Formats: sequence, C-alpha cells, structure tokens
Amino acid sequence: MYGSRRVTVVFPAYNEEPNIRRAVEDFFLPGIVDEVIVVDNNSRDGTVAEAGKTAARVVRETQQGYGHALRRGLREATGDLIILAEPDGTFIGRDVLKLLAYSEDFDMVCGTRTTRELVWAQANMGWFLRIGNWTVAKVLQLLFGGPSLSDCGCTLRLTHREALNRIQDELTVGGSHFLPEMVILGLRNKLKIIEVPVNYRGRIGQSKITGSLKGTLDTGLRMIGLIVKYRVS
Ligand SMILES: Nc1nc2c(ncn2[C@@H]2O[C@H](COP(=O)(O)OP(=O)(O)OP(=O)(O)O)[C@@H](O)[C@H]2O)c(=O)[nH]1
Ligand SMILES: [Mg+2]
Repeated sequence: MYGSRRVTVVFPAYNEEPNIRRAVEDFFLPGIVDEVIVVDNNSRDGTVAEAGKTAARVVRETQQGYGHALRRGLREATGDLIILAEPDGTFIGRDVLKLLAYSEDFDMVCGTRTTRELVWAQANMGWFLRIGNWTVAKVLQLLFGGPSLSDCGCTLRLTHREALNRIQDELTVGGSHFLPEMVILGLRNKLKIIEVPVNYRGRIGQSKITGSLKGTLDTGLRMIGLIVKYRVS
C-alpha cells in the first residue's frame, strides 16, 4: 500500500527464465507493493515455472508482442497505482519509490534513463539509442504540447487507476512501439505527466527489441509513424 492506495507491478515476460524470479523478488517491496503480475507472452523457456515459484500472479497472453503483453497486464491489474516494469535485470525495484513519491502530484509518472549517474556501465544505452529516444520524446513533446520529455522508451512508469480508465479503451498498439501511445493518449486526456530519473542497468539474457540496430531503428520509426498518425488524425 502507498497511503491508502494498493500498488500493482506488471511485468511483460518473453523468455525471461534467468531473470523473472529475481525481478519479482526485487520489486515485491514489503508493505508497499501489493500485487505483482507476470504476463507470460508465449515463452518457450522456463519463465512460467520460475514465476510460479514466486508470489506473483502469472497470466498468459497469447497475442505476441510487447504492447499486447503490457495491455493485458494493465487489464489484469487490480491496484489503484499501476507500475509497468521489465523483468530483465535492467530496472531496480527500489525505484518504485521514486514513482510513488511523484504519484501524489501526477496522474502518470514515467521513468527516464537519461541521467548519466544512473545509467550503469553495462547498460545498453549507447549514443544512438540515447539520442534516438530523446529525439522521439522531443517530437512528441512539441507536437502534443507535453511537459519536458526525454525518453520515449522507458518501460518503468506509473499510472493511477483513474487515469488508466480514461485511456485504456483507446490503446491500440501491440508491438514494441507501445509506450508513446500511452503518453499521447494521456496528454490528449489532459492527464498530468512527469518524467523522473531512474536507474538503468545491463540486461541479463537475450535482448529482443533494442539489442540490435535493426530492432532499434524499426521501433524508432514505428514510434515516429504513430506520433505523426495521432497528430494528423
Ligand atoms: N520484444 C518482446 N518483448 C516482449 C514480448 N513480450 C513480452 N516482452 C517483454 O518486454 C520487455 C522488453 O523486451 P527487451 O528484450 O528487454 O527489449 P529492450 O528493453 O528494448 O532491450 P534490452 O533490455 O536492452 O534487451 C522484456 O521484459 C520482454 O520479456 C514480445 O513479444 N517481444
Ligand atoms: Mg529490456
């Protein structure tokens, strides 16, 4: 609980066997996090078995894709404050406290991985990815009159239940470019949004989206296409 509000953490998981157990244990902050949901997305390894050894609730989403997995988690969450994260060792459970602190004043609190002191040496955050994330975030900020945005690709974020209710039925993206849609719909619905700096570490296990130049470019272009589509529609 955070004050009188129940807290849910959602993990999308696609072949995260080496990480999932540790991630759930790291994020299940005693007395604060009430529910952890692991959304298994057709994993072919031991993700489900490993998640089953924890106190998390495991749900299976068969529609393949990062966005599909996250949207399923948002539908399953029962908390008043809902936090999205990744169970791949890149995020740190205690950063939940930063999101919660800002949730007192904002409807949506998004992590940003742009603070040099918090990007760990092993993190996959080279100059191309950093500038790409920043550029797309700035385009979104300018076109939608948003607050200062510096990272369009940070899964770690919080939304209030009431805020989610206003945008949930409008979410459409099932792929890896899901995150900016949440922000665009939030801004369109006059939600108060802020970014806060979070830690970003090296990944354990195989990278599936931004681990390759092709994956990064593909996701970036899809994000720009999505932003333009919303701007002209
Ligand atoms: N790529 C991908 N990820 C999925 C899918 N379903 C769930 N996920 C999860 O979504 C998260 C994002 O994928 P990652 O491989 O970590 O991609 P990334 O965060 O861009 O890059 P790295 O963390 O550096 O590997 C992970 O927690 C995955 O397990 C899916 O269909 N595709
Ligand atoms: Mg990751």
